Amino acid sequence: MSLETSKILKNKLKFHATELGFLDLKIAQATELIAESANMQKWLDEGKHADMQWLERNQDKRRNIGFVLENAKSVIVLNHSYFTGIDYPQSEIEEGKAGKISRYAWGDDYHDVLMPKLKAIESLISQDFPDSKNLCYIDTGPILEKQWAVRAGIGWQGKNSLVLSPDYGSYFFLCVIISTIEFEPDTAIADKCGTCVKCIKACPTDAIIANAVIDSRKCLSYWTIEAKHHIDIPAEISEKMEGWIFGCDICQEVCPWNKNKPKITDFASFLPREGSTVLHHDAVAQMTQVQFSERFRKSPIKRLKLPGLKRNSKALNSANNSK
Ligand code: B12
Ligand code: SF4
Ligand code: SF4
Repeated sequence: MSLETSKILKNKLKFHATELGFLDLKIAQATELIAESANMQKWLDEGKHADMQWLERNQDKRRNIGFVLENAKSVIVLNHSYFTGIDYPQSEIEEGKAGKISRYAWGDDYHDVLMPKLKAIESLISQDFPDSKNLCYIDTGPILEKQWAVRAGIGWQGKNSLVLSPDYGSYFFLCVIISTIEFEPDTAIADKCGTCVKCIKACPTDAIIANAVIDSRKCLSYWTIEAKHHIDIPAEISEKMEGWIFGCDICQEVCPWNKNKPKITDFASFLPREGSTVLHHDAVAQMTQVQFSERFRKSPIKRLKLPGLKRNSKALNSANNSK
């Protein structure tokens, strides 16, 4: 394919991505992630993935995306905002009546709602180039999504380990299309954290142990989302939950790039269900399986399961009561 043809297609993809509500669409060359995967291996060897054993598998695919899609030439990265501009009811949290749900989980599961949009972009490539092969991922495979986003120029990896855009902050999801089409790559942008260490200082459990390195064993997001429900949250973590019942946004809330920058989405799927950004401990304590299944159908919270939600609520409540 000529450079001119690939430029036309890239512009077409960018145009449609904006129409579909994505913030950006940028492209990286599908070369090996040598340093990045070596760093991840070190992270795994040191046990910083806690109990997420699935991260140990398919390291060859994370390093060489050609093992995911043979003849991969480009990695197309898109980001979609989940920031709605709505805030938490502070008094209910301070009184210890309710726990905060992190912003990404207020509405529908992003895997479900963004995949059709991503597939729509993918189909534009297949229409113009029927012989091309393209694969879509949204946290659905062994893809180092943040590292591809950095390579493509969506943003830089902040000290909180998340990808930050100079235009949109960090409250966005990452989506990836791997393609056998060779596009002109975009350029990576410089790290703009500078001397700021606000996220490191604000993390209540000191989970950010070095620049962009999270120790999941200390991270509230790990404990309240990923830790299996039969494992109790250790006291040294639960006493520092700072009101979070599902996920944690502290290292994003304090980030200066999120103060004025986040692009507000009006995408109805990401608005808080039942208008609620918190869960009341009383309601969680009494919640039946039927109520849980109904309330969290197609929500990211469904994955935690009812016993996990009750475990989080109890841990948060006991921490509140011991204050
Ligand atoms: C596993 C995982 C988690 C784990 C582990 C977190 C982590 N930082 O990896 C837990 C459950 C804790 C988690 C939490 C969250 N997550 Co998460 N998570 C993922 C997932 C599935 C894989 C990430 C991964 O591969 N981690 C492996 C580690 C090693 O990679 P890394 O963090 O980039 O680490 C690099 C550095 O640590 C460095 N490194 C390590 N040691 C050393 C040493 C030296 C010397 C050097 C230089 C570097 C270095 O190397 C690593 C690789 O280059 C991705 C989706 C995906 N497939 O990519 C989503 C993803 C990263 N999560 C996401 C989100 C939104 C969150 C939360 C905000 C949710 C919430 N509100 O609670 C929190 C944020 C916590 C945080 N500050 O990171 C988004 C981030 C979007 C963005 N803007 O960047 C993603 C991309 C999902 C998506 N598709 O949108 N997550
Ligand atoms: S998500 Fe919360 S606990 Fe995890 S690193 Fe960020 S501030 Fe710390
Ligand atoms: S709070 Fe500061 S150091 Fe942390 S990610 Fe934001 S700009 Fe970087």
